[in-house]
Amino acid sequence: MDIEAIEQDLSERLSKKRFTHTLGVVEAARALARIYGVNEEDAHIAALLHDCGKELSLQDMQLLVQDIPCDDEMFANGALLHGLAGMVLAQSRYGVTKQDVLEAIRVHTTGKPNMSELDKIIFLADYIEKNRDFPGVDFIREAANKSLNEGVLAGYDMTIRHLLDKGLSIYVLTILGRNDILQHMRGGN
Ligand code: DGI
Ligand code: FE
Ligand code: FE
Repeated sequence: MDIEAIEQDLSERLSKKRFTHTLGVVEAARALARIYGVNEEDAHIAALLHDCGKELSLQDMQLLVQDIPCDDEMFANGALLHGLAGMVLAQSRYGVTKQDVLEAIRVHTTGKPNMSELDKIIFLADYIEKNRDFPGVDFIREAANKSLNEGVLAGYDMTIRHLLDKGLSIYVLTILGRNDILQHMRGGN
């Protein structure tokens, strides 16, 4: 499917709120891609599809990922599983074949060590898109203007604080991803 057909399909399948968020992520991701010299069309497609699995039931997400290795914590939690399920849908329903785009969709919630620039752009755009208005979002927007790593670190810090406040489990890739960003920043990146 081309970008317009994907957008049309999502407009019919997602709630209004999720579709509006999605278009905000597209705009933010394209802007970051332009600033940081990443392929804007890849950023557009990954952003458009990043939450395409988000509104499925947990059971439908689990059906989609049944042939893919996935640990128990992710398998049991839709907040963690929707990126992987979305990646499968992006391939099967929307015909996306580019591995970098599929990977950015897969890891958009938790990140991981050694994220690509596109992975970081989708992770960050999800946070800072214009419809987001939680306390602290402007700090992440400012950090994102300094560097992708500063932005991603600020995003991780906010997520981890939120999870601690709610008494929730912190997924291992969230911790490993944050540690990896810190290490790159200490290295002068
Ligand atoms: O899908 P969105 O709402 O646009 O944003 P997202 O994909 O970043 O998902 C945010 C949700 O994921 C939010 O409910 C917190 C949850 N989350 C993110 N990292 C972790 C996590 N939940 C757990 N349990 N552990 C994590 O490390
Ligand atoms: Fe998401
Ligand atoms: Fe999102």
